[in-house]
Amino acid sequence: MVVNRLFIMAVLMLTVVASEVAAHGERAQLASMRMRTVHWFDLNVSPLNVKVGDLVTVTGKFYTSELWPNQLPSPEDTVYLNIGVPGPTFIKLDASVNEVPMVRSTSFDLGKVYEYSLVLRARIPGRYHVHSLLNVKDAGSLVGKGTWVEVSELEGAAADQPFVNEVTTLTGETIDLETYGLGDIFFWHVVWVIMGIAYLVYWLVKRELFIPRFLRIREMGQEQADKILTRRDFIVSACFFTATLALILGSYLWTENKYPITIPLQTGKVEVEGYEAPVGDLQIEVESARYELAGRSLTINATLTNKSDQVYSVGEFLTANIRFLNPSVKHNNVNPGEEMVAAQGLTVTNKGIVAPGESLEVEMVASDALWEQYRMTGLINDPDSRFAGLLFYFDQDGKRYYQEIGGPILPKFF
Ligand SMILES: [Cu+2]
Repeated sequence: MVVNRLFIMAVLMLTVVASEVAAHGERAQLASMRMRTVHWFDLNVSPLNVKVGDLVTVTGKFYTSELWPNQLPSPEDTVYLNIGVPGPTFIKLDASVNEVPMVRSTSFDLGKVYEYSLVLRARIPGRYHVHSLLNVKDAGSLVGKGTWVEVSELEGAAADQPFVNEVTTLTGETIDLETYGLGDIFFWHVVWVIMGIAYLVYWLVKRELFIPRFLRIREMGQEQADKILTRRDFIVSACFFTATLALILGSYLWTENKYPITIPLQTGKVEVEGYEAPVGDLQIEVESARYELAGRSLTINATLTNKSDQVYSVGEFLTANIRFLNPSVKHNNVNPGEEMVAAQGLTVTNKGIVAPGESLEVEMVASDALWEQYRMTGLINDPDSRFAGLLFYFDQDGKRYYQEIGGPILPKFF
């Protein structure tokens, strides 16, 4: 009974812990890191409701920040575009960046725009928070925001069929990756587990594991230590040693014989050119920025100089995956299922409108409870207090422009 109760408690505790970690890094990462590394935008995940075996497409863009923190390894070295989902719940079928197939790692220049697309196949029923992510060498994964995707079970006879993931190899053989080589994996695991247990059993039967032997050696004195190894111990250990080497060699030959044609895992890099951001003729000079802890807002003072013959209106400020939208601009687009959008989050002097030829001093306030929810308050603990984000603006025809802004930021406590 007691054991039973303990077991139930353990399971309950694990459940609590599991729900706590349901945020997949979107909040856990340093606020400064989320603000100044990758600006993900135009995220679109569709469809949001699928059945096992169906395809889900994730598309979007990202801008690699020119204010990338010095202490953090940059994507100019090695980076891999991936998908962040809890466990093997999807199969990644295809990936591309700026229309270049992205099977392998690549590198990205800073201050460029990359348009990506990922095709997934739903594998296990459930409700998952699907994130795009970049694995940056030595820096870890930088996650974009998540979108909930519901994967439901197949119905009827199809529900009883096992999930199949077939591919045709270069030798023309069709294999199911769900089960391919599984028997061999089990077999070799069992062989090595048996070897390990057998070795332990020998010493257990002799009642001589580490601590008793250690105590005996301490009693006898270090120089007598060799004496505790009997002739039998020596022979048994030698047999295990020989058997281990023989098994390694044997398994190698056996694998060579069973799978004669193999190619090594490919580690080469793919090269891809970044696009230039569509910067309009709007000159943005950030004068100062402050973060108000109590107001959960970021205030940017800047001078906007419109050098075009079009009227520009500031529509959005994006930082740390949070979109602050100016509600008086109609061109902002929000995709179905998109999270972290503060629809009324951005207020700008003169409603963000800058006339042609005008030089306007503006105050842009990005404010929303999302600051708190996504733990952006951690900004005050940052030893290098700087911010960065993308500022989106539109001309009269609704054409979108954007550029990165950033600079030092001061916290304001009251
Ligand atoms: Cu998530």
